Amino acid sequence: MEFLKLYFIMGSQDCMDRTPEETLALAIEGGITCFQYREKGTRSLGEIEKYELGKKLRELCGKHRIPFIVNDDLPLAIALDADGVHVGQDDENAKYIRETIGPNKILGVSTHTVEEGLQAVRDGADYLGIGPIYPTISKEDTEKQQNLDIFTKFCNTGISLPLVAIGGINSTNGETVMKAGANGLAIISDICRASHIPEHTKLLRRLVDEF
Ligand code: TZP
Ligand code: MG
Repeated sequence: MEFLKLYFIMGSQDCMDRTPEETLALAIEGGITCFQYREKGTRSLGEIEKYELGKKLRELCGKHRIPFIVNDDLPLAIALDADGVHVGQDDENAKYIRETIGPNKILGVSTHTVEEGLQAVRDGADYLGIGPIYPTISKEDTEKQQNLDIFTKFCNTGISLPLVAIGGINSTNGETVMKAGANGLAIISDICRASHIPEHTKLLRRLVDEF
């Protein structure tokens, strides 16, 4: 699944001196292959503003044919006609999400152990999120850091779904993570906080395109 290679995640809480719309437009210009709308944490928007911003970001992705995935909010994903939903282990049950969105939408599940990975496969996931690989500034309730051998571990168990690495990934460590067996990189701050987002995103894109 080529579209998972450079997976940009963002919500208003991740944006500093640019609006979320600007940030996403610049990241698209730089060559992201997928976008997840993740409005989460203490500084995130309320329900109505979350929907209004989601509409704008969804439209931007649609215009540029970038898959638009909603984090942990099934009603919002349906309201925005998102291309998919991403859930964590503490969120809505993945099997229920799959049954609700049907077979043609994308379902991503965050997993931290082989057992969670196998369960996500049974639940109908299209890809697995794996992390945090490195320390992150973008999530308040992170699980313990993963070892880089987790990608091999998942493969050895017979899991053949694409594995998207997340947590502290940047242009310096990205190659190491891909070499360890990740199929794609999910990134928040290294893109949001880049001083020149299009150029930095292009650098990341060239990096993942080597694999
Ligand atoms: N899940 C595990 S780490 C993380 C999420 C959503 C945050 C990743 O953000 P960053 O800034 O790329 O470390
Ligand atoms: Mg969660």
